[in-house]
Amino acid sequence: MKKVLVFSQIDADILARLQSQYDVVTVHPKLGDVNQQIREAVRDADGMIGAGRLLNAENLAPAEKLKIISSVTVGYDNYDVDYLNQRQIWLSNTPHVLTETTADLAFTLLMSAARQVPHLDQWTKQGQWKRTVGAAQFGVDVFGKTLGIIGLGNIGAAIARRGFHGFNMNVLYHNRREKPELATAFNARYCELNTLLQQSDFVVVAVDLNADSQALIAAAELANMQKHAVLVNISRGSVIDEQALIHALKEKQIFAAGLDVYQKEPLQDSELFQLSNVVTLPHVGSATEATRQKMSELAYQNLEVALAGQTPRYLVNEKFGQ
Ligand code: 8YV
Repeated sequence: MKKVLVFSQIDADILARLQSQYDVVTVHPKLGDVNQQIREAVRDADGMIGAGRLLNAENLAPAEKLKIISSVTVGYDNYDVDYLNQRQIWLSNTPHVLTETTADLAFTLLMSAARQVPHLDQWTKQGQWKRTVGAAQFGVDVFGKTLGIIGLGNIGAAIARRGFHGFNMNVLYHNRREKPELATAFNARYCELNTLLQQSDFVVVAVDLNADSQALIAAAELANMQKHAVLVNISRGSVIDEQALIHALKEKQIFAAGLDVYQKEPLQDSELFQLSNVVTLPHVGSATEATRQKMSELAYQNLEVALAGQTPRYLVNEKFGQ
């Protein structure tokens, strides 16, 4: 029987299916150091499945016959792909099924930050609504404004579609390569990063985290944004220099931010908690029941196909062994 190492909490039905087919080992923080548990269990594992854990030479070195790591995510910045290539270990992910859900959340953050929704909710519940609201409770308009999207992949395009069709927005984008096919669909205009930052009322970060996008938005970039602008991040925390953002929000260099991701997750004891002009969510971009089920199903299929000796559908790394 093949052995599967489950390296995070996964969907209960998928776990049950795995247990009926394979020898399944799960790791758990309650049992001590998780990396140590991975190092021990990975030695004779054929496959791994899970999310949210850094996997690299440090914990994978003991693997003797590992064929695949099936990630229940679309992003794969948690994995050392060069090392996996070198070891000829496949890495699969779960694209497409989370695109619309994540784009919905980007817009949720955009609207919430634009109109101070969480802050005003608290303010109202605390009984601070004693007279007609004034400038401190005002927000900024969304309809017809300029939306700048950094990273026009599947999710970036789904955000652009919402902005263009739903809110009559003027769409700008910055991307590694220009995408003329989208330029037509959403009337989107390609811009250099600084032009996008200078001209956008709303900036949404939807780029993958890689060496090029690490700290892409730092103090200089934030200083290029408009005073009434809103910054939204649904990609990875490290794309933004968090300290620089905290400074910009404190100094009201920009109007507000809506964040789903952080340099260090889970976010604890952050200065962001003291600021009323930031909306903080706990990395829930793809977190609807239906979408998480689809992601789990896809990850299960990727794993099963690989363990049956075929190439999984959504492979991140090289197609070695074919
Ligand atoms: C994951 C994500 O679902 O897929 C990704 O890349 O960022 C999230 O949507 C989440 O990290 C799963 O644990």
